[in-house]
Parts: sequence; structure tokens; C-alpha cells
Amino acid sequence: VEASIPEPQREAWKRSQTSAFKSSDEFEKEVVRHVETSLARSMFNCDEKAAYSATSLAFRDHLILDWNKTQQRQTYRDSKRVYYLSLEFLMGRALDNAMLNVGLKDTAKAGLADLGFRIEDIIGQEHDAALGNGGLGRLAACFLDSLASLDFPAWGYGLRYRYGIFKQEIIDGYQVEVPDYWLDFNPWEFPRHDVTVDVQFFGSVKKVPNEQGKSVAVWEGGEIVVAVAYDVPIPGYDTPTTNNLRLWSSKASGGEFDFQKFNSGDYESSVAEQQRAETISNVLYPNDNLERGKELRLKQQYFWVAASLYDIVRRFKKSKRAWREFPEQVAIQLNDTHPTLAIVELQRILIDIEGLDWDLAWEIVTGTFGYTNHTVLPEALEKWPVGLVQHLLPRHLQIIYDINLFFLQSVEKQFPDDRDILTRVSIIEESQPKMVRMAHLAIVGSHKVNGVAELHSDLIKTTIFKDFVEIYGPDRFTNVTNGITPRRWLHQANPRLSELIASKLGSHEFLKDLSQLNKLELLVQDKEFKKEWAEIKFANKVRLAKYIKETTGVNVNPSALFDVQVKRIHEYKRQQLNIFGVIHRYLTLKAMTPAERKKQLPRVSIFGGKAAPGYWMAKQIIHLINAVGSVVNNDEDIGDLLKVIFLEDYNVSKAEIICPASDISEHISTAGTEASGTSNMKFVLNGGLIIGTCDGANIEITREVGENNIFLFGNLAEDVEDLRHAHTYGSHTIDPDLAKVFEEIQKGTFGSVHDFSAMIAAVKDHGDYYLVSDDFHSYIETHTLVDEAYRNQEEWVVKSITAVARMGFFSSDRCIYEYADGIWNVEPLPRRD
Ligand code: NBG
Repeated sequence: VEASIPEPQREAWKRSQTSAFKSSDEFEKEVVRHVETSLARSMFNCDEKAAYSATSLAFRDHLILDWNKTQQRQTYRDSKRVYYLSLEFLMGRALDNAMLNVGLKDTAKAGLADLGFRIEDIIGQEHDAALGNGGLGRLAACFLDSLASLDFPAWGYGLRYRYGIFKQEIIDGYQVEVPDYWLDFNPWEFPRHDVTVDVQFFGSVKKVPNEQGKSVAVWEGGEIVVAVAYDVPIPGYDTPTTNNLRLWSSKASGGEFDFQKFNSGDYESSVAEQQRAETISNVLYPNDNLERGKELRLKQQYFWVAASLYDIVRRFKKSKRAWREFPEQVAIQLNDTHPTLAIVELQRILIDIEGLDWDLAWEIVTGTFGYTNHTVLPEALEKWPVGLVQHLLPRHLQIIYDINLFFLQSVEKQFPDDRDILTRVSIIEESQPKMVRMAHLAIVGSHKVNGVAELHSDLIKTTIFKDFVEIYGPDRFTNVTNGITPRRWLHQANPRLSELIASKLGSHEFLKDLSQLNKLELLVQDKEFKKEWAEIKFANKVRLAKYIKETTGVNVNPSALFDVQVKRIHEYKRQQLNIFGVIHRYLTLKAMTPAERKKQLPRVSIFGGKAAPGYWMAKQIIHLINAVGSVVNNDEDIGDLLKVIFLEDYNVSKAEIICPASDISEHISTAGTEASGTSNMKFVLNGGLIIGTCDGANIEITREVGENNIFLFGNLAEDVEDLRHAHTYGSHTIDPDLAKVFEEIQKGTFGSVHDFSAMIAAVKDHGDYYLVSDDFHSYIETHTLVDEAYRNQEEWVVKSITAVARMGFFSSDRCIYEYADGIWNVEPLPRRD
């Protein structure tokens, strides 16, 4: 607004206005222009990488025009906005998504062909944006797609890590981590060197009287780190709405380096401050469902939260509204407890800087925030030592103490005879050292708390947050079952299936209203349709088989049953159960006569996923999978009957190849441990069936697709505690089939007896916390049922179609509507004014 062009000159601007390409001719011109100018190359040195770069720049230009208009429209309307704060956004590739969402993929395909390139090769050049670990980060990415596609005025806020999640290499069967430097060429971000925020750390707090003689806190001293904004456009599907993901990058304040030190010849220390500042946004912590209490992590959190809130408050203040109206204009969603300091930061801004009194400020704060919990695992619940918070953020610790004081006073009033409840719910844990419990702070500072699937939302209410339900009543707690975007996970990942569905339903509308899939059920007896359906699955398996051959050298038969488990490696996700099951299958096949073997159904067991670098047991699981693979895959008795594959470096773009190619996927966590899971949804949406436990969203998937179209096994969440108790205090006997598997491992059949002994001991000697032995029999039996069902291909295809037809509920669009309605109270912005 400040620098707008005067009326008389605007005509000239309008005459010269940039317009986006529409035809393939115009697209080609843009590509050539970018090759020749932006990249300073020509047709004589344009390789696929350059063609990718130029294509991306052409689409980036396209997006930015829509982006500008969207931001203008949203500013002009000044309606309530949503801010999604997440330390992780696992975006994957952007080009294919941009082409499909703006509806110009065919145009680009024709244009690229004219210029001498195949569009798949060009898409394949892109490096994944991997700023996340797993489901939590990918959920944030799916939500951004839905928010834009549904025309919500929404921003994402995150960190621009220089290194995303590490690249995984498998060397001699072991995981080796390699840094993921992804920023050498990233056409999808716009640096905003003019959008910066000074973020303060350390220092001390002084109380000084203000003009009214009231004592106010002043936080002074310490050091300043500068946050610089990088904006990533998020195009909606089939709408001009293009939202913004703002990622903060850290840089030293006061320029590049200390000139005084430099001039006095001390070059090294002159850049030290710069390096220390840049460390903050340097690397994503590679843990999934684990918090390690590292100082740098807390610095990252505050850096990102402070910059984001400053930005949000700045935007609000432009509207000149009264502070009371803040929660009517701003909804902030906390993706897990990582951004919980935002609660404290907003309270600080309101009382220390804007001069509001505590109660009004607190009302504004709680009216603004919503908190999503993503796990009940104790090792993942965030806690910070009071001393560390005190040192890094002295004023924030005072405010946390005040929040806690007022909160505990009200609890005491409500439950005057219950001293214990105060200890249990306090934001400060009276341990040695004392700890700040971030989840408690997040609950106290939010008006809504939600879990991510029904079972999970029930569990948080009855276990970890039980006392808070007593205190606030059940209304503060709600459920929003996770979802996935059908644009990426069906249309982009499985174009043939998406086109087949579109041809039967008469349009692509289902991609915006996934419940329309239910009309497919009318076709389950249509022979031609079933045949095409099966052909597409087969083609997707052929594609994956080719990829397996290229990357592992192993030949797999695409007619075999493809059994897939891809996700982060974790004991609670139980890849160990899967590989023990594979060994059991191997032993069973080995014990058969050749004639018996001939009657068996061939299978390919496919694994993929990263282990956190410090998670030793998870790394042993990877090692065992690879060790089993090298024995089984080379056993001539076995041949095609069983192959065991570990796919290196599982990530979003690989998931797009893997999900469409599964017959069965495994979602086999110990009941009560997987909050939701979202890959379960991706696999079923692509026509694969599930073998799974009664855990997370598997339960609702069962409710939707019907018990006949899913393979459930294992103990229930309600029995887990008793079983664990019995393991420790009763006599603990191991399932006899599992015991045979252990014997085989210990005989050295798969090498490395020593390496694998801890995995076995966890089950045999250390209480089998994850109930591997308890569930083993039921797991094996259920796999037998899978084999039997798969033999009847006719029936299998019916199951597959029926399941897809009933998956409408799991669109992230449905989630976003539920958040918008039940938590944010925001509405979409009509596209045309
Ligand atoms: C993960 C859960 C998954 C869930 C995703 C998204 C964390 C802390 N939690 O089950 O383990 O699907 O969140 O909600 O990463």
C-alpha cells in the first residue's frame, strides 16, 4: 500500500501486465526464454536438468501471478485467516503437482515433446522438498493442498532447513545417512529479503514502571538473530487460489561478518557469529515420534514461532481493529506441541509490548489457538528443562510460571480436596531437574484440542489428558480423523486409475468431492471395468518391478502378490513382526516338497523407510530385513515364491510409485500406539487392501470399507496393558512358531547372530513391550487368509473396487472442513469478488 503507483501511471502498468501462458506455444516460448535468459544456455546445451529448471520457472511465473491476486483478494476482504504452524512440511516434488493443479499438464506435455523432451523424464529431475520426517509433516503438506483447493485464506509457517531429512543409503545391509542438501536450485521459493524479523535470545528481564506507574517487564540484552522469509506458492486444484507457505531462514544480525574483527586480522572469529546464527535453520531433527531435548531444537522452535507471530500480528495491526477482535481475525493451529511457545509469545506481545492487561490478553490467546496432538507415546511428549528455558527465554519462563499459577489456582478452587491433581496437571513437572510440560501448556492455552483418529482422540481423553477433561469438560477435546489429498495420492500418483474413474463418473469432480467415489460401487459387477481396473494395478506393479530391478538388481515377478510396508522404522510400527513373519514363510516353503511348493502363491515382501540415526534397534531391523533378503532372494529352492526387497531412501516421490503398486500393505502397529497413520489411506485409495491391527485410522477404514475388505488381526488396545503386565509379572511364553524363527536367526542362517540378538531379547527377555509374540499367531493366520483371498482374483478385484468406492471420507478436504467448522470458525473466500 505504501508504495503504490499513482493513478495517472497505472494505465501504463495495465498495458504491460504480465499474463500467464495458456497454450503449448506460449508455454514453449516461456521455456525457451528461461533456458536462454534465466539459465544462460541454448538449444545446444539444454539437458534434462536445464529443461526441468526452465519448465519449473515457467510454472513458477504462472503460480506467482495467481499468488499475487490471491493475496490482494485476501487482504482486500480482510476476513479471518488460518495459520498452520508446523516444524515439518513434507512437500515432495512441486512441478507435477503445479501442472495438475493449474490444469496445464497436457499443455506442458505437448510443449515439452515439441522441444524434444518426455515430460516424465523432466518431472523425474526434481529433488524432493523433504522438510519432514513422516506422517506429521506429510499431513501438513496435504492440509496446505486442501486449504488452497477449497479457497481458504490460509498460510503455512515453517522453517527453511538447509538440510531436510537425510538421504538413506544401504551399504552391506546397513543404513548410512547422507546429508540432503536440496537448495542448490530451488525454483519454488521466493526469497523476501525485505521481510525480516529480529528474534531475541538470552538476556535478562527488568521490571520498570510505565507511564501509569504500573510495573512492566522489559526483556533486554542477549543476542539477536534475523529471520528472513522465503515464500513457497501453494496452488489449489482447479481454482486460481494460490496460498502461501512462509519458511524462515536464520541469518546473523549486523551484516555478514564483524568488520572490526576482520580488519584486525581475526577472520575466523569474524564469521563465527554468522555461522552460529545460520545453524538455527540448518538442519531438520531426524526423529519421528521422539523428542530429545536438545538446546538447538528449542532455539529453532522459538526462532520460528517468534518470526511467525510477529508477521501475523503485523498483518492484523494493518487492519486497525481492536485487540479484542484478534481471535475473530486469526486462527492459529499448533501442529503438535512443537510450536507451543507461540502461546507464551502472543501473551508476551499483548502484555509487555501492547500493554493489555493479563486477563484480556489471555482471553485473546486461548481464543486464537488450537492444538493437535499426534501421539500418546511417552518418549515423544515434549518436555524442556526449566533451566534451559530460563537461560534462553527468561521472560517466557516468567510468563509460563504465571500461566501455571493462575491455572492451578482455578483447579484448586474446582477440586479443593484433591492435592494430587495439581501435581498431575501442573505445567511444571516437579522432577529433578524441573521440566516444562509442553502438552499441558498447549492444552491450557488453546480453546480446542484434537486427536487425529477416533481411537486416538478417545485415548488422549482417557489416559494422558484425563485430568484435563475433568477440569475443562469434554468440549475442549475433539477428534478430526486425518485425511490425504486425492490430487497427489490418486490423480498424480495413479493417473490411469484417476482417468478410469473420471471416465466412469463423467468428470473429475470426484477429485474435489471424494465422496462421489461411492458411485463406483454400481460398477463392481461390470466385467469390462473390472478388467481395466486389474490391468491398471498390474501396470503399476510392472512399473514398480522395473524400479526394483534398477535400484536393487533383483527381478521380481509382477504377477506375485506385492506385500508392502513403507513408513518410518519404529519398534511400535513393528517391521520386526513383518520380517519375522517373512522368515516363517521362508521356513515353511523350505520344509515343503517341490510338488507342494508348486502350489504356493508367489509373494514379494517390500520394505522401505528410514531409521532415526540414533535409533539403534531400528537400524538393526533394517539390517535383518536386508540380511533375510540376501539369503531368500538367492535360494534356488524358493525362486519366485518369495522375494524380500528393501527400497532405499523411501520418500514422497517414491511413495507415489509404491502406493499404486501394492496388493496388500501392512499397518501393523501395536494396538493403541499409531495415532492415525495416513499411508493406510493412500494404499486403499489406490486399490490395495490392508492387513492391519485395530489401531489408529485402520478402525475407521474398516468401518467405511466393511470388514470383508480388510484383513484385521491382533490384540485390541484395551487389552494391551494387561498383556504387558502379564509379561513382566507372570510367566511369559513365546509363540512356538516365533520361537522357531528365533532359532533360525540364532543358528546364523542370516549371518550377524550378534547383531540380531537384541531384537530377539526384546521379545524373549525384556517383556515384549510391543506384543510381537502375542500377535504372531494371528498375524500368520491372517496372511494365510490373504493368500487364499488373492487366489480368487475375481473376488479380489471386487474387494479392491468396493474399498476405493468407500474411501471418500479420507480426503483431507473433509478434515479441513471439520477444522474450519469446529475449531477455526473460518470460511472459504469466494473466488470472484
Ligand atoms: C504421527 C503419528 C501418525 C499420524 C501422524 C499425523 C507424530 C508425532 N505423530 O500415526 O505417529 O498419522 O502423526 O497425524 O509424528
